[in-house]
Amino acid sequence: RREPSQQQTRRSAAHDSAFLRACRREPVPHTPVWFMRQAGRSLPEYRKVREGIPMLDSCMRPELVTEITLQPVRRHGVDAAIFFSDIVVPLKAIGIDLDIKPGVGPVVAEPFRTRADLARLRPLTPEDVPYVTEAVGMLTAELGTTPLIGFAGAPFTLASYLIEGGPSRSYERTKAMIYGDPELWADLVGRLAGITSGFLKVQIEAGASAVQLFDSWAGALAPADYRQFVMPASAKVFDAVAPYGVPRIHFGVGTGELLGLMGEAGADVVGVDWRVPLDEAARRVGPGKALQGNLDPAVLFAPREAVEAKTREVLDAARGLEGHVFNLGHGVMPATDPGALTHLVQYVHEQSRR
Ligand code: 1CP
Repeated sequence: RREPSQQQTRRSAAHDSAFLRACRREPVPHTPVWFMRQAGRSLPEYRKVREGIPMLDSCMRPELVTEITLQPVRRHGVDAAIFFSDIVVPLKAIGIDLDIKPGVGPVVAEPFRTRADLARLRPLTPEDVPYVTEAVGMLTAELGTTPLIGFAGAPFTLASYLIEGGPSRSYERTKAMIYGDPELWADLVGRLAGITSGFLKVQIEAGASAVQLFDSWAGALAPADYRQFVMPASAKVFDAVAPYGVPRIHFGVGTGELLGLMGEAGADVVGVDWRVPLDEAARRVGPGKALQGNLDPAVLFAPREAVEAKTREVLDAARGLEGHVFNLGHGVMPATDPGALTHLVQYVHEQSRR
């Protein structure tokens, strides 16, 4: 085997967890639950430990990363932890001048515009992110049988931040490059695929049990353009981590028309937002893949009975699936009552117990 035995041992502690079983489409004692952005501003204990520490700095402190990653596991009893980091951390680690601005998101000092900018993207090595290896090691030791999900941003979504210089609604500069200079675009997402693969490998080698590739903004593209300009780079990432044999999850927002292609790119589990019911999503994705989702995160602001009714709708739509991991259709909103999340975990477990 290519990896040290300690990581292998830690990963196997989680092997029979409901989460990993559902990802592998095996029978489960209950439907596993975790939430995108489960660590974060919805938790007072998160706000407390983050006080005065900029977002990117916090991602580089292994003890803090470990504490923040464990907080939602302790509080909610979710079935998986997700590594606390951000999709732009590997870009920062190879020297791109960027910051995460509170209330805004990632902001890139000098946006990518020309072929000359490609030289700013060198491959990522484990030495670039020693704090990730350290934090994943500490986490898997603490988590025991609870699996740790590693993650990275997909080439399209990362490219959109690099080209637009920050969050965008319409991706006009990104699309201008895709359609205006397809060769430059292909080279850009090719390099990003290498960086993303490197970042996922670091997390898996350190002990992560599954990985999620976030192509959050891929829903901005029509299927034909997704297939031509995005899918090859994402497929390269999935192929690069395939030898490890850990489940690979693929998620984006507003990707109803892309679900089949996102599975085809090489995912074992396809994440679905709330716009497509899971039974319909399963038809679009086809056999041989598990699904993850898909309660609208805004539903958590409704009274408990309404949350329960909407949760039963999700579970009912998932009844015939080969594998189902319960999640929200996108990240937990910062103003969400943490009590509503704890109750949701209990409710899904109780309603799905076999
Ligand atoms: O100071 C803060 O608390 C800033 C808020 C914050 C947090 C908590 C940001 C800025 N990133 C994070 C952590 C983070 N980012 C996690 C933590 C693990 C968990 O889920 O518990 C994860 C998985 C991410 C991944 C991420 N970052 C994505 C993909 C997921 C998604 O939401 O679609 C994206 C698109 C980003 C970029 C980003 N980073 C931060 C923000 C506010 C954004 C989005 C900006 C935008 O709208 O474009």
